Amino acid sequence: MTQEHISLTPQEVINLNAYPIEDTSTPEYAALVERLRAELDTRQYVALPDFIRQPAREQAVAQVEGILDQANHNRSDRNCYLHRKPDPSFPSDHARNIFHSASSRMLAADLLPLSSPLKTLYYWDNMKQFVAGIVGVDRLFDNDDPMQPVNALCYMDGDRSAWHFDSTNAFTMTLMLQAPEEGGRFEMVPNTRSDDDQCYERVARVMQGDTDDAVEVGREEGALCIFRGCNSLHRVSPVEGDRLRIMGVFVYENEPGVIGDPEVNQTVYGRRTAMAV
Ligand SMILES: O=C(O)CCC(=O)C(=O)O
Ligand SMILES: [Fe+2]
Repeated sequence: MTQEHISLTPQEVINLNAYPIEDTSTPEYAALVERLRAELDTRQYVALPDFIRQPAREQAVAQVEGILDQANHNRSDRNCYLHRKPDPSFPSDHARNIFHSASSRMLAADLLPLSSPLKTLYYWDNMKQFVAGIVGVDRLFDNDDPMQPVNALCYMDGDRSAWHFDSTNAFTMTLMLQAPEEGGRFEMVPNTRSDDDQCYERVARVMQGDTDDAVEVGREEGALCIFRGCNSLHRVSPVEGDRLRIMGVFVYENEPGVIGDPEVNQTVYGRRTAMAV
């Protein structure tokens, strides 16, 4: 049933009035990219409210809700380095040995219909160019894995993510498709650590509940968010209520032809191979 939606054009998906990214040669475009790039560098995140149009958002939500039963339910206790086992060579109150539970439901790219507005957005060349400008690289490429490039990450009542650092990607891009009734706040402690200092004590304090330095990133429905999660602890607080929190998650690469590690796919999507189409 969800396959019956027709594909929308990029112009129908993206709010080009607020974000004039169709013509990349204008001064408005250059100024927009420069403003967002500077903001990302300073704060480690940048939020773009009203990035997608309402009918596109509604179509994406309806499609996700129609296939939610196929999502992979990920549940684990993990530390902020995404490890699941304690390390006895460190004390019990060390950042490596503080664990929180996480629970969420992941829909892989091969389960999302071709007509998903998430795919229209992801595969549009102007979008890649726009994001490349914001994150400060010359070019970005599609991820060629059957499961990884575009996902819908869903949180039901009680689901949450634990404080963590993202492990591989230099930046993460998400789109709030549907906000929950309560909770599900995206919280971040910018620059909790740096490339050359693990700042274990500060990290442990956040993990133990000292969140004075945390900022809440505005996540209104339709908002795009680009953040650097490698050195900034972040989490999604527990979702409350019947309304699903649905987040589109997009992965761009610095080189063409990247496909995923089967072990990672097994963990994230619960399978190694693509669904037959
Ligand atoms: O669901 C979110 O808002 C963020 C998820 C997250 O931490 C990530 O994609 O790295
Ligand atoms: Fe993350």
